[in-house]
Amino acid sequence: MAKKKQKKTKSKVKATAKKSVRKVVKLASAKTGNGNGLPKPSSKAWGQAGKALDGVKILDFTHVQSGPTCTQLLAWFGADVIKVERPGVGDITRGQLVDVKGADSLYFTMLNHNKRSITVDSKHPQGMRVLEALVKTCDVLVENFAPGALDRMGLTWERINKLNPRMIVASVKGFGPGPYEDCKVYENVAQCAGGAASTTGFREGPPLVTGAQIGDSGTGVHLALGIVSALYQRNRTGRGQKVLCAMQDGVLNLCRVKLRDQQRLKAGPLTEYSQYGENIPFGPSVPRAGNDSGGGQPGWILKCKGWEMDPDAYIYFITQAPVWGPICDIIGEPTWKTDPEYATPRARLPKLKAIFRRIEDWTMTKTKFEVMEACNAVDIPVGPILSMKEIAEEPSLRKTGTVVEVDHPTRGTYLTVGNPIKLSDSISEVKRSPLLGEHTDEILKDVLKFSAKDIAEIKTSGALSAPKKEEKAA
Ligand code: CAO
Repeated sequence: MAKKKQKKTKSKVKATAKKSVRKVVKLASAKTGNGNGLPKPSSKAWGQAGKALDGVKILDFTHVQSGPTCTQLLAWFGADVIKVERPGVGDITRGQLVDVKGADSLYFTMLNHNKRSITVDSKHPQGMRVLEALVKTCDVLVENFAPGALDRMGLTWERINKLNPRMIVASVKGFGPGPYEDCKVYENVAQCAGGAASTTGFREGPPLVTGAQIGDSGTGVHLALGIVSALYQRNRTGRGQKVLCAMQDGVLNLCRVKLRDQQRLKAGPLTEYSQYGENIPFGPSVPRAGNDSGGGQPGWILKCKGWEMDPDAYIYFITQAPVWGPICDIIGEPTWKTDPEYATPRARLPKLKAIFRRIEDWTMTKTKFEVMEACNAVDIPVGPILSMKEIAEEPSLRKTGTVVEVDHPTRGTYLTVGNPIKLSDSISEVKRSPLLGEHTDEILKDVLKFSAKDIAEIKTSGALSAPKKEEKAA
């Protein structure tokens, strides 16, 4: 009897489960199309279904380069980026390296596209009223002040989290927690502390910093990924979190292959470094490797036709093992293909300098573009050393929107780097950077929904404008 009852209950449970599964599937197929919780695929044309980050509001408290790089990327993906600036002054880069008198510098314009600007004195009580309203309205606060500055303003994590538990607070700092956490940091400090400088340059020379802004812009890119990840997680958890990207960490992440080599040293010399072929012993740390190739394929920078006059008439040439045959043919040394002294990568290692000299005899007879053409035709990897002038004029980069001409009301047209990350359904248009405080009124009214009376009160308090000269002196 008991068994019969059990059986009946079991089949009842099974039936209900089946029914509810059917229900879920039915619901899913009606609303989402495929049962995975996603909406039905849009029927709009590619690029016409809005932008990736539409609806995301960013309280952009960034300045100089690292933070603005991050928020500019988010703006290109469609986020509404509201840049908060100090009244009368703004982001310090507006006035740095000025090339057109009275206009925002290229430093500023090239890092702050697609944003809106509001001026607010964060140290004024009415200014804090505006900031608190922004915290309550926005999804993400991004900042790269010196350590402790945000806390000193009164915007501690605890306060922000209380005002808006969904807010993500993203910060760039020079160093993570540890002995240097309170230090102010600029680009080259990060390059040095993150391992880039000690591994860049020639063995016999001092450490070198690179022209690529891996400390500032590199960390900004890292932070942007942290922010979109936190936004994605918030869809599940409903709450914000802190996102921290230390510039030292960002640079080290980009130098990861050098930490790889540091550990390989225990197993013996680094055979792909030309110092090995030159019989120079390795020390305890990864040495500077000049222009050696980062991967396992030996490479070097070689002169091309015109190098005597043109500082950029050079090409990067990689002696990739699988195309050793075509390399020998192209430079006119066909016997090297079978000569045991040259035929294998191992045999070539001790003679790399001489081999590159011989290849250079050939590259010097051609322009870098002719070398490109000849080598790529037979799959030999080479890279022309392109000057910034050549890059600025390169038609293919203009065509893809990687180099863009932008119009600006006070400086006229200028060139900038557009969004290097291309999404096929979220097309980036590059819009000029905002003038200082250009959108103050519309943000107070349309975003924060302050009444005309409140706006007048905040404005007359002086929280949104620069102090008058006499007041400043007083
Ligand atoms: N209203 C009023 N005050 C404002 C304000 C506003 N809207 N916006 C900023 N401020 C104030 C801050 O409150 C802070 O004041 P206190 O020091 O009195 O608290 C000050 O301006 C910001 O100072 P800062 O120390 O961040 O700026 P700095 O020029 O002295 O230092 C930098 C610049 C970049 C070294 C430092 O911000 C830093 O180390 N940032 C983190 C690392 C980083 O991003 N570096 C890369 C910079 S790009 O090369």
